Amino acid sequence: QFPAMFVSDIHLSPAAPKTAERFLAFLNDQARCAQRLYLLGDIFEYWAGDDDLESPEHQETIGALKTLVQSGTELFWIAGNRDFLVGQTFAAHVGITLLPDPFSLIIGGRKLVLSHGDELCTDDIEYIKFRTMVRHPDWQAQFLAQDLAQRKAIISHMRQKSHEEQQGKAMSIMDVNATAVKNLLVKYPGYDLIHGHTHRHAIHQEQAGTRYVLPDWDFDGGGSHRGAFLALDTAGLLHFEYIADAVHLTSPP
Ligand code: OKV
Ligand code: MN
Repeated sequence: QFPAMFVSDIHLSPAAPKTAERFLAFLNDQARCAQRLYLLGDIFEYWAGDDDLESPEHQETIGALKTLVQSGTELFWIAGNRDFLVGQTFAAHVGITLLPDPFSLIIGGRKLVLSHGDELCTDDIEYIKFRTMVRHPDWQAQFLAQDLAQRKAIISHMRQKSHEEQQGKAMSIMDVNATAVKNLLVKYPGYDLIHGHTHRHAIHQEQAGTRYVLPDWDFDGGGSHRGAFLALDTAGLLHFEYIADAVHLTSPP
């Protein structure tokens, strides 16, 4: 039994069936060895509102999450920039606890700050503006007042537009800002940080603590095979990754 496991950026979608299969296997197998599982954002490629609970494409995932909860693992959720519309209805239905971003905890004698990580990407000013808008309760209430089909169409349009714009964007602005990281770690002295979002799988020794960056999962791209999670035990944070369908204890890149 591990006191906790941490994972993010699965980007579940019908377009990535192998990734979904790997994640379901993780929920049914490795995650059962965790007393607590922390899902740190962008588990879904997008979430259009809690009435999306009924969609056939989500039934397997929701079933596996529920089964995991019933087997005794406590589930905690931090919203990502793609699934921030997951709400209390979803949380109650599945049996997860929604956490604020950032969230600090002391577990197994370790001090950890958990975040999705998008809020640390302060160089992407347009994105931060967009984030502030869509995280506002009034904006969300207005958005959620529309039909599910309408909302899905809006999100699909945003995704198309973003895909076109992304081509011209510098990669560097899509990484975390060093000052934002420092400010967060200084605010939580003696804490280490775990986040996802940037997909820049690594462990960084920052001045004020260690920063663990979780990778995204991708088992669908041509030949690509990528997925990892962190597990806390008495020895510290262990790094596990999938290599040729088996789980290996490794060091991050
Ligand atoms: C992903 C990023 C675009 C960075 C929107 C509800 C809303 C989901 C969404 C729309 C955008 C994700 C899903 C995309 C990442 C960007 C731009 C920068 C820095 C809603 C639910 F707003 F309608 F309520 N989105 N897309 N960026 O195009 O894939 O990460 S996205
Ligand atoms: Mn993200």
